[in-house]
Formats: sequence, structure tokens, C-alpha cells
Amino acid sequence: MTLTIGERAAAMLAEAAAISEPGAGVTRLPFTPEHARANELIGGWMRSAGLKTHIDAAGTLIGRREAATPDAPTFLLGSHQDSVRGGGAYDGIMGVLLPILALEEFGDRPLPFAVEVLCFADEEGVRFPTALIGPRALAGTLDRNVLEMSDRRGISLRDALDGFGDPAAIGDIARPASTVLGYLETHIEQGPVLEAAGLPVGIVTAIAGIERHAVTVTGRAAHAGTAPMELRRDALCAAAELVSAVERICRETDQAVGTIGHLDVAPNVVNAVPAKVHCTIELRSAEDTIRTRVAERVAAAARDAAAQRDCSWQMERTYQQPAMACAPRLQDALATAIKTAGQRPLHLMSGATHDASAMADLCPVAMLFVRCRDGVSHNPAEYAAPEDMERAVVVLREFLKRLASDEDS
Ligand code: HGY
Ligand code: MN
Ligand code: MN
Repeated sequence: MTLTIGERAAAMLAEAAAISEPGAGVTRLPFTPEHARANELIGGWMRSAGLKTHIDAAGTLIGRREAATPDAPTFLLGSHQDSVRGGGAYDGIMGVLLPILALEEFGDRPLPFAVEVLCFADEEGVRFPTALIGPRALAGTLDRNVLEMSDRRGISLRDALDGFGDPAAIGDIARPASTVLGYLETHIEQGPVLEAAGLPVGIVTAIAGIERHAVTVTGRAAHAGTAPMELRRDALCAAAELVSAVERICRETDQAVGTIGHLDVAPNVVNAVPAKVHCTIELRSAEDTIRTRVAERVAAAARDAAAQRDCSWQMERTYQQPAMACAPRLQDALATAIKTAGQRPLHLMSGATHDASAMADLCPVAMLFVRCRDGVSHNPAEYAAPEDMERAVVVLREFLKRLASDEDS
């Protein structure tokens, strides 16, 4: 029985999803044995579609299709192979697979531009307190100091990358902007907008800006039974007030969201007043000025919460990327491709960040969103329907055909 393209995509993503650490959902972190096995599988997908594969110094798996003429520019597509812990089967990797399936249609018919499908190693920033080293290396914006950052086991990004790419050469792979036509990332929406509109695909207008802070609140451990309440320096109570403040400030600020995704308590035992809390604060907004203002208010809330309990506090920004607008010309080309594919174009903002955020420093970028069931993502229940994935492949094909006719003319 011949599978539809959507059914093939679903089966291939299910196979990829099985390449994971044990546990619910998909846990596939960068520069791990799971990543190596995923690269083998995805490299096979690329080669079956006629792409030549290699891994660049930043650990990006690249499938390349040459142009009709050797000095032609390249159009880039792709997304990331890694997941969050306990994530879904579509975030990232679907945006690597669908362009590969779209390219099958062209067989070995040369296009007036080369095409590369990029499979970035680390977009989520879960293992290391940084992310996007692949697109940043291509854009020439990578701060190589991040190679010294370590994961929770003390393994540096440099050492982890060594088995995949070439840390010493990571500064040499920046692409000249003149050689790149643009970058188009296909991604599950991770939100409810397309489902609410009854549409299978959408066009991203802009990607939210993001900043992450590492917060430490320090009080004093004490006996839970003998320490009077008024003499305590309870770090967790101070942190709890800060957590509530982040929620309150972001609820009352339009276009801002804030999350405390990680929190550790020490000594973390039932009968001791908490001495220290480490937590992360993440803020996002489509407007950078809004995000900056929220961060100021959050820092003031941390100061007050700590002062009221005679605790000290630190809040260090560990990551940030500005809000990024997608290229109007590529958005228009996507809209035309969507209409040609028989769908209604809908434009929407992305609250999630993506590899495209960093690729925008190299070339014009666009994103094609695919409907996400219940808007659920970063969760094992994440789901994109085979028929929606098929429609996205048709849109990608129409987009590349239109780009080719523009380039030819
Ligand atoms: O956090 C994000 O927005 C992306 O999924 N890494
Ligand atoms: Mn993603
Ligand atoms: Mn994600």
C-alpha cells in the first residue's frame, strides 16, 4: 500500500521520536548518543532525497543539492534536531524532514540556486545555558566564549561538540551574505491560533524576543522547629514572592510572558528552613522595550522580596535575543505558495523562538507554521496531523518553484 506524503512524514517522525533518553516523550539533547543516532537517521533521509551530507564545525548536519551553475547562491531550509526534556515528536525535527520530502519532487532537475537543508544541533538550550550555536556560527555572530559553558555534569560545550563538529574551526564557517538567498523554517506552531482559525498552515510575521536570568536568593538554614518565624531568613519564601511577582507583572503587561521554569532549593529537607534558592526567570515579548521594562520591574521585586527577609539576591542575565521580524518579501512568496496550494494564508506572531531568530543576522528569513493540536508543545502530546504536514510539503514545493522562476527571470 502506498503511503501518502503525510503518512510517510508521520512514520518517519515516529521513528525519530524513538531516538530519545528513556522516559515519557522525546528527550534528545545536543551532542549526545541520541543526537548521533538521530544524525544517522536524518542523514539517511537526506541522502535518499539526493542530498549530499556533511556536518559542519558547529555540529550542524547539512544536506546540500547543487545548483545548475557552480557559483549560484544557496537557499537554506531546516530547523533543529534537539528537544526539551519530555518533549514532542514534531518540534524542530519536522522542519528538517518536510523540506527533504519537498525536494524529492525536483528529482535531479537542477534549480537556479543550490538548496541546503540544515539540521541544527541545539536550539532548545536545555543542556547548556546557551543555544543556537549552529545558526550563529553560520551568521558569524557566535560568541565563542559560550564554548566554555558547561552542562549540569560539568562537561563543557567545547568538549561535547568535539565529538560532532570542530570547536577550533567554529569561527571559520560564517557564510558570506552574498551567497545566501534566504532561510525558510517550517515548524509546528506550538500554539492554538491555526487550530482556532481552522487552517493547516500559517505565515510567521515576527519572532518574540527572549531573555533568561539565573537568580540566586541566599538566606540562612535553621531548625524548622526552633527558629521563630520573625528571626528566619527563609530563601524559599523570598523566592516564592518573586515567582508570584513575575506572574503578576506579566499578567498585567500586554504582550509579555514570564516563566520560572527551573527552581532548586537547598538544603531541601523537610525540617530545615531553606538557605538558598536557585531559579531561572525567562521573559518574552514581541516588543523589546516591553521586555526590558518588565525585567526592571522583576529585579525590583526580587530586591524587595529578599530585603523583607534579610536575604541577599543575585539576578544575572544568561541569555537574550531580540525580537525578529520575518522578511516581507519571503512572507509574500509564502502567501502566494499557500494560495497556489489551495489554502488561505494567515499571518501570525511566534511566541516561541527558533533557529530563524539567529539566521536573520545572515539573510532574509521566513517561517511556515503547521497546525498544532490543542496548541500543546514541549509535551509528549504534541501533534501535527499527516494531512497538515502534507499540505506544508506542497506549500514548500510551490515556494521553491516560485523562487526558481523568480531567479530564472
Ligand atoms: O523556547 C523556545 O521558544 C524554543 O522552543 N526553544
Ligand atoms: Mn523548536
Ligand atoms: Mn522547542
